[in-house]
Amino acid sequence: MFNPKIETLSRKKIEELQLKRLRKILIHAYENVPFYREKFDSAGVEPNIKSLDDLQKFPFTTKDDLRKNAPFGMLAFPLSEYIELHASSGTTGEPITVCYTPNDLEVWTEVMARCLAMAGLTNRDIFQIPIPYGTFTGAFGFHYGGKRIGALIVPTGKGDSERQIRLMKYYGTTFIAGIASYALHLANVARKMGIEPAELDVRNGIFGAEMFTKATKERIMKEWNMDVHDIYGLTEMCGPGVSADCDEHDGLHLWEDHFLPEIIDPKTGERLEKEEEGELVLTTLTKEGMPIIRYRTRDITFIYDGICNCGRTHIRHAPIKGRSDDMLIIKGTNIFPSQIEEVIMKNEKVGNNWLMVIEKSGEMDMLTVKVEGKRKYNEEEIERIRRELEKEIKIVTTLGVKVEVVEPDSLPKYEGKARRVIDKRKASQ
Ligand code: DLL
Repeated sequence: MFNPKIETLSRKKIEELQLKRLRKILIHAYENVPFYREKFDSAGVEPNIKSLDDLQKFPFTTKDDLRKNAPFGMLAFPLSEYIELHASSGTTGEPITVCYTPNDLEVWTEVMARCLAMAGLTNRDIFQIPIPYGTFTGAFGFHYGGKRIGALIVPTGKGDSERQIRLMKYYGTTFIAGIASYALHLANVARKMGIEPAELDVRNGIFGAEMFTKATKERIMKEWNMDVHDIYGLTEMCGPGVSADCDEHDGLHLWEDHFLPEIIDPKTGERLEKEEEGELVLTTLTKEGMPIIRYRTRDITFIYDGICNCGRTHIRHAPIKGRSDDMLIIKGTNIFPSQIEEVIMKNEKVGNNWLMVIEKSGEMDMLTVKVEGKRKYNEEEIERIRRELEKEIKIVTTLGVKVEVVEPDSLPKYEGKARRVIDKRKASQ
């Protein structure tokens, strides 16, 4: 463990620390961020709370609130106090800007070091970071955490997949980080270069930033012959580093001394119990530069009941199922792209890239799932794979869908977050 004392704190001690920090951050937000002063006043809530449960009386902060106050309206201090700026990748609209004080960077470094150590990174590792170093938080988060652990960082940065593979081989990279779909893409590129990814020295990887199902995880493990950890985070909190899974691979530990999680019903805003699935709401407990109270992440998950065998006491949440705004309604059925991904990635004959296209055919919604074959198949083989996938997708989603098996390497590729859904319905209305 990177910080055993904190990572194994008793429940009672965690809650005492949370209450102390929550009270402080609410008062700080009220006194220094005009947005929160107005918001708390109009909701009639006092920042000087008595118990953790009092947080439920506070209003939510939404992405829209952050956008309306962009780029610097949510900051608690004058700009001269900040030393770094990042912005969200803009998955669902205008990017959101965040600024870090030296203390905020310290907290980010600490939580990232905990996640990376939990995933097995040590000072003996050669740690390659194939993520763009820019306003996206990914690369810098892994860089700061890796540096704190003392690993030898190879900051290869953006794209150029062949170069990434060449450098992995040249330096003997043992650990990689990034986006899950990019790890699969790199495996394809390596093979095209005549290099079996499993024969490289890479033995461990930590991925996140997008939907990341168990089947994808298993596929990366197999193709690279490495262990794979899931890391979650969002720009609004710090970037990657809010939570990650330990070697038990059973849920992601969320660092409760820095982030306070709640799960709510996305429709009513009511708080849900442990094990009940809903939207994750996060409050920053130590972020001085840009405190965020009850942030609606739109990410769907649930909090586990019970403790983990690894000895860490910080709560675990289930891998993110998707964003509430990713949920598609097709022929009246609610589906998450992750359900489709799970089926596709389990099928050995299918390659690493896929796409969903939704169209209107007359009055009916039509979902076509395009998958790349693992290799070039003849018509008979294509037909068999197609039927197999259509049947399995129907079992999981209850939807009749059309599957198209296309040639390897023919679907669009992404170096950042993959775009898996093209919804043409709005355009055709
Ligand atoms: O994606 C931060 C990050 C970088 C996390 C690298 C992990 C690794 P944003 O661009 O602000 O920040 O996007 C945040 O990405 O609300 C989720 O919807 C999604 N997301 C992040 N991690 C995961 C994950 C970064 N492990 C948004 N599984 C979040 C599923 C994830 N979705």
